[in-house]
Amino acid sequence: MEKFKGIFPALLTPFDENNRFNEKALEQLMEMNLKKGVRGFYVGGSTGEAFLLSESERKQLYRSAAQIANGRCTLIAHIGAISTDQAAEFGRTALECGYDAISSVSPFYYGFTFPEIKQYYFDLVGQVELPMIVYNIPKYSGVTLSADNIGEFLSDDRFIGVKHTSNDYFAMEQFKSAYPDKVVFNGFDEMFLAGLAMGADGGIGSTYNFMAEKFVKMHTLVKEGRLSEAQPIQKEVNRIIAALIKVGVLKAEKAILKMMGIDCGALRKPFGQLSKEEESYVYETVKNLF
Ligand code: NAY
Repeated sequence: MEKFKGIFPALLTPFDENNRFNEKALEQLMEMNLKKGVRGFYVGGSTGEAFLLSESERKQLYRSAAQIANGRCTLIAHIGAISTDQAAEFGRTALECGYDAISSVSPFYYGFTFPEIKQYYFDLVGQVELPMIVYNIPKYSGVTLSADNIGEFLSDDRFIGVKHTSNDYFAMEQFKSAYPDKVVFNGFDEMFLAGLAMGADGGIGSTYNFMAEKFVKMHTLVKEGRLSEAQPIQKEVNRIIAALIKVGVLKAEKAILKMMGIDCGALRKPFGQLSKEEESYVYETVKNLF
């Protein structure tokens, strides 16, 4: 399980000026983060605009990330889709590309029952021979998985962990205590230290794309029992995240990376773009990072 413990940027998906997947920028982004000591990458998640990519683009993204990583880090493919068959198809691509694990949000939109959601996950682990990391993200999926629900997955060997993007840290502590050998990823970057305190083994986050070094440092400090030294770093990170939330997190992240010399293009429509004023506000907030 060691290879899953640490910092995993939820990779942004770069596009070029014609709105096509930009493999070169993906390479720059991954190389920069590998140098900063990340443990691996979470590919094709919400941050990666998974639901705004075509099927072939999403498969290409899995392939490109695997080629760039070339065995140097742990790779998790987010394969979530509303349709079980579609998600399984993405899972097979991840398996072919040599990913270490698959992960999925709960199927959403139709208000599926928990038995249907459970069947979705069990169908996936039955069809794709890769360990599964359940992605609990009530804010976007509209589905809240309780600690008991999560236990129904973790009691099966094929489920190795949970990515918990929820501020229900009581639930996190409950399922981590019940299944201490499973891996738990904190999902909200602005509460990273809270997650570690409640049992998370690391994190998967969008802001890691441009400031992974701060999370790597916090993670190391906490492992060494130096929580009080990590707190000012979380404070600094939160000053930045608060600004990002004001203008739109993903838009701001792509703008920041451009300022750092990695042009990831714009977000896919219907996302809009930052205004000039918003861009200057973001620049003023993060300029000490460059
Ligand atoms: C993914 O699937 O791309 C993620 O892991 C998303 C993680 C992010 N959560 C959400 C709801 O977007 O990094 C966080 C988030 O952007 C950050 O904490 C700022 O709120």
